[in-house]
Amino acid sequence: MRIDKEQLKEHNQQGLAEHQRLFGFLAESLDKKGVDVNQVMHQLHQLQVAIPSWALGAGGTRFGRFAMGGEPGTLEQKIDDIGMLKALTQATSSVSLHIPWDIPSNAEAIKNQATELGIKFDAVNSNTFQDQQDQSHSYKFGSLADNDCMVREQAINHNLEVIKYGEILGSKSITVWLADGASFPGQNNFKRAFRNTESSLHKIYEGLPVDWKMLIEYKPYEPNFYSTVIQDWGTSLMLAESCGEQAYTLVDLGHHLPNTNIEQIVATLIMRGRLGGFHFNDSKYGDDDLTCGSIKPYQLFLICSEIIGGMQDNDSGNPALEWMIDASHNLKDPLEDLIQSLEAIRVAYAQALIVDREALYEAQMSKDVSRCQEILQDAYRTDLRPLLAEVRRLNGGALNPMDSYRKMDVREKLITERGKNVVATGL
Ligand code: LRH
Ligand code: MN
Repeated sequence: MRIDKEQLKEHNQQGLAEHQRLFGFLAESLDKKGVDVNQVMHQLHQLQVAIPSWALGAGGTRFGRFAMGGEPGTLEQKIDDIGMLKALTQATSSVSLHIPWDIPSNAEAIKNQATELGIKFDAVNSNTFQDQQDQSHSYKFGSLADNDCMVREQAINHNLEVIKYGEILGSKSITVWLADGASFPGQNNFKRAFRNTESSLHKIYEGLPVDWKMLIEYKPYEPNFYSTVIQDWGTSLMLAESCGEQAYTLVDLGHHLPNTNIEQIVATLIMRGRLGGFHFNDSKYGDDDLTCGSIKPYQLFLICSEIIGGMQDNDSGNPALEWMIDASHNLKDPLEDLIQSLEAIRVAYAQALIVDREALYEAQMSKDVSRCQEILQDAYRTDLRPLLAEVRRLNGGALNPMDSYRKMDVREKLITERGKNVVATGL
């Protein structure tokens, strides 16, 4: 299914007068504050967030999964769905594949389909947290960290194979997330588990093309509930620096213990030149994989503010960041959930772009604590949605993607096309 451009224009036409009134007022007030509105709009359009191939169907928990209807049953249909998100939001133009969930049956054909829709292939993700049919060695007790060198070798070869798929599709990075760890004290030797992981990552790193990145994702717990080998940012950073220049830390927002100051971790990793990218989502308790900005929008803003501040003062030469969503849609229509996440990330980023950083520096240096908060919250409390809508409109998107998605009855049409009980591969 494709988004009907003419219908989109009609929708935009219906809302144009009100939009121009709101945007005009906002642009004027921002201009008065010395904000370069065109520059902000340009930077906003540059912000393209990759869609995870595993989050286009209904996710589930161990307690159950409720089919959504019209889910993409093939990689081709997933690419089509991302094409619709791009057409509506103009905020995404790439997909992050998970192997083996999304092995392309015909790589050339998939590449052509994606190119036709203006979609590129972002980071590829390896999977050594599930056993596949006819697999020689189980990952039940670990993969790159496992005590058994045969298991480690199998996991290393899988990652090298994933890089091969990525090369064919034009990806430039691999994300390695390990479930490896222990659920009981005494089950693992922490040092040996770390050293096994380190030497295994070195072998994968040797197979990394010169223009690629290795993104090492950390997580404190789940599916292991006592220890995880790559449990936190410090461990991931140690491994990245041990591997070499092309290895970086990936920050999944849901992979932090409650009340962790994630924006400080982000500032520290940029300061070290080792922040590779993000898996954006939100959470109340654990790795809940909820819609971005649905629980802690202020934290999302503070994280974006540290990204902009850090990259503006990038004395460690941190490379451009990889922006991806990693969420699981148990209750909402996955495409609506992704539209909301893309909007939440752009709202937070736009608010962070209008922070008066000179005034903030002066207030910090003069220890004017109240003023520091006033400067940050002035940006956070500015409703920039008309500016986001204008960026979409100027780039051929919908003034109101959610509204157009519903008016176009996309989900109903997908159910008619694909049926009610198709199950998308993924979590
Ligand atoms: C682990 C994780 C990782 C993916 C998986 C789908 O929790 O965040 O990024 O491989 O989710
Ligand atoms: Mn993740």
